[in-house]
Amino acid sequence: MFGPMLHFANGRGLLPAFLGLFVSSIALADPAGAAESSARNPNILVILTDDQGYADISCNPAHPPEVSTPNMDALCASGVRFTNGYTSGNVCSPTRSGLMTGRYQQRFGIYTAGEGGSGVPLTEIFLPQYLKPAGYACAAFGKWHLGLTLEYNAVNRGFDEFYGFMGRGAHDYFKLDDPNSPIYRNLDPFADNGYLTHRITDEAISFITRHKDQPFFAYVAYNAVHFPPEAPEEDIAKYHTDDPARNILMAMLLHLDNGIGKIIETLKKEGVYENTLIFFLTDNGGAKAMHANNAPLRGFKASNYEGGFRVPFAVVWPGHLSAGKTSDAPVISFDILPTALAAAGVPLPKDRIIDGKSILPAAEGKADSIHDFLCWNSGSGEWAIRKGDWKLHGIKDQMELVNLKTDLGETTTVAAQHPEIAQELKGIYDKWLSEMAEPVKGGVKIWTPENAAQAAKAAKGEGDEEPGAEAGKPAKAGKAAKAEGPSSKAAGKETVESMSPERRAIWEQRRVERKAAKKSGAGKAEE
Ligand SMILES: [Ca+2]
Repeated sequence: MFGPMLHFANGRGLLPAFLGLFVSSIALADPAGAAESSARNPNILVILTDDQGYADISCNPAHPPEVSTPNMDALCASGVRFTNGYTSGNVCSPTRSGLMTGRYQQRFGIYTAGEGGSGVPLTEIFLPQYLKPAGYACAAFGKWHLGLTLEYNAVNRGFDEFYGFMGRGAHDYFKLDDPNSPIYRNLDPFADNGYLTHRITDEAISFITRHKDQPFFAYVAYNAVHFPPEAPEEDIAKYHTDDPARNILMAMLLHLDNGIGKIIETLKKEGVYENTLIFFLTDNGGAKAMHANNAPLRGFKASNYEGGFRVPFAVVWPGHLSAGKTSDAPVISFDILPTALAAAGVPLPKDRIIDGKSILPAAEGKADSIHDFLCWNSGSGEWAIRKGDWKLHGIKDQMELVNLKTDLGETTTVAAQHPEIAQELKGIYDKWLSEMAEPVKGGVKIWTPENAAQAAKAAKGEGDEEPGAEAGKPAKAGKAAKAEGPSSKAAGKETVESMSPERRAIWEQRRVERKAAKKSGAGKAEE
C-alpha cells in the first residue's frame, strides 16, 4: 500500500490525482470490509452493573421520578428487553461464578459471596476459554470478585487483558492507589487515579478500539452502583430527593449510565456495533443499604424474593435481532455463555453439564420459554424455584407459594389452596439440589435446626461484600461488616468531621438503622 504512494508522491502534480484514487479505493474498500465484518464471528459485550435497583432504570415504568438512565434505556430499546430476567445468585460473586461458567454455581459448591469470592475452582472453564480458540481477543474490566489470589485472576482464567480489582465486592471509587486494595493491570497491582466508573469505561473503550479488527469479547463489570456511596460532589448536588443516600446513588447511576453510552458510541464509531452481541444486566437486586428501589418487587439484594435476583436484562444484536421488542421468557445470567457460544459457532462442552440455554430463540421471538424451571439457593437456608408462573420460596422450614403473574410482589402465599403445586415444585427443587455439590466453605445446603447458627452466619455473607474486605487476603466474617463506619480503615482517612454533609447524613442514618435493627432483632428476612 505504501509502495505506490511513495512512488507517486515523488511526482509533482500526480499527488492530488493519486490521493483521489487512494480515497476512492478506501471508499470502495469500506463496504467490502463491512460485509466481511458481518460474516465474521460477532463480538461479544457483557455489561454487568452492580446492585442496580430494578426500578433504578428509567425504562421500568415503576421508576421513581429522580431516575433517569437515557443510555441504558436506549440500549434496551435497541434490542430485546427481558421482563423476566434473573441472576443465578442474589449477591455479586455467586452470580459471576454462574455467568462465567454457564452453570449453576452450586454445581461446584458456590452458594455464598464468601465462597465465590475466595475462588472458583480451577477445574471450571470460563467463557473466554471457549472463545479464545475461535479467534477472540478477550478482556475483563472492573470488578472480578471470583478469587483473591493471582491464580484466580482474570488473565489466568482465559482473558488476555484485565483492568480492575480482584478480590472482594467493594472498592473505593476515588482511591485507586491503595496498595491494600489495589487496582490491577493484568497480574500487576498499580497505582491508578480517577473515578473508578470513568476508568472502567475508558479501559473498555481502549480495548474495543484496539481490537475492532478481530472478534472480541469484552466483559465490562462496573462496580457501580455498589457500596460505598461515592460520587463527585457536584453531581450529588444535582439531585434533590429528601433522601441524601438516594441523591448519592443517583449521582453514581448518572456516571454509570454515561459510561454505558460512551461504550455503545465507541462500537458505532468503530463500525462494529451491528455485529456485536450485547448483554446488559445487573448482577443481583438493588441493595437496601444503598437505598436502591426495586419496585414493584419484594425484597432486596441477598434475598430469594424477586427483589433479590430479578434484574434489568436486555440482549442486543443490532444486525440480527429486531429492536424495540420485549420478551417475557424467563432467562438467567448463566444463559449468557451458551448464547455467546451459539452466536460464535462454538460447540458446548461435552464433559460437563451446562445449565444455561441460548437466549437467541426467545430473543428472536421463536420461543416463549427456554427453561423448564429455575432454582436458587443462597447457602443460608433460603431457596426458591420458579416453574412457569409459579414460584415456591423457602426460608428455614417455611415455604410460600405465589403465582407471579397475579402476585408479582409475592405478597400472599397460596400454598394451602394449591398444595399439589407446592409439592410438585418442592420435588423438582429437591432433585435439583441433590445434584449440586456441598458448599465449599461456610454455606449450608439445607437449613436444619442443628445448623441454624451456621446458616445465619452464611446469611451475613454480605459482610464479604462490604468495604475493607477487598484486601489481598480473605477477611474474617464479621470483621468486614464492622468496616462500614467512616472511622474504619477501609474508608481511608475519612472521619465523621471530614465528611461531606451527604456522607455524614448517610452515616447517621445507617447508625440509626443498625441500632433499630439490633433492637428489633431484625434478621436476614429483611435483607
Ligand atoms: Ca452485586
